[in-house]
Amino acid sequence: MRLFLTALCAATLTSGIASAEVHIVNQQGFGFVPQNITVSPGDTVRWIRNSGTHDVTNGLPCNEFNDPIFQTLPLNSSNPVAEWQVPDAVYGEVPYFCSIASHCESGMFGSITVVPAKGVTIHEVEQQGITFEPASVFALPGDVIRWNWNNGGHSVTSGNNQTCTEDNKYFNLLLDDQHQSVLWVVPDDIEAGILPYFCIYHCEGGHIGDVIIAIQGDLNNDGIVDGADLTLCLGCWGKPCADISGDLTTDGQDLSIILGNWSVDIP
Ligand SMILES: [Cu+2]
Repeated sequence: MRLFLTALCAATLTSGIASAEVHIVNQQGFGFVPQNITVSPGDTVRWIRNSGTHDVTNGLPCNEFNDPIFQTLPLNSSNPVAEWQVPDAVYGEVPYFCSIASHCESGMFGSITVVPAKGVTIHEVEQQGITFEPASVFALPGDVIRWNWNNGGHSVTSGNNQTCTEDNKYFNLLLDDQHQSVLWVVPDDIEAGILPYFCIYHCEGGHIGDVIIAIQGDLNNDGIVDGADLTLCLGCWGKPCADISGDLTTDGQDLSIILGNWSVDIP
């Protein structure tokens, strides 16, 4: 009998995730202050107008991206505050500028660096030619997958990688010289199992990968929580090697996660 990850353990998974922050950027003359900020998915960037008529446009100074990650936000007397909430599927660098008159040429631009929140597990995937390395990554809800660009023009697009069809659900982002790293936070409510993805440009050529959403407690990643995982847990008792709960030691908390998901397997 196949069991699915229960709502109960999905709820326990959310407990370790850092709370979202608000980052303030002030417009001062033809400048954004601070010019460069570092944020995490789920955070909010709030631009506050001081004077004049401006906007916040996604692009490298001073050209708007063809496919911006957010639509241009006005920053003027009628809209003195602009906000953008950093989504779960986002680029590592999000440059922006003011597109009004020649403000950008006067230095009115800035950048947002998106990094995983503190304490979150990051799984790195490298684009090498038309392969993703590694082609399969194991991840838990709340973890971050980061794809790193090396050359050419690619995308990371979730969907059926046999038929090369987008799911329009989880992620669909460019991976090219203007978008050199892409982050995706594995949602808390996702079910265990295989999430296929592909590069839109080279899917037929085999540029595909999988994110395998693991089950909490499946320490050896064999798709089921069983005696082998229990043995690993007990062997690491008091040490960090089989820590699941994030407290850097293997203890009763980890044992209870294993027992709670006992014989849960990947559908
Ligand atoms: Cu590609």
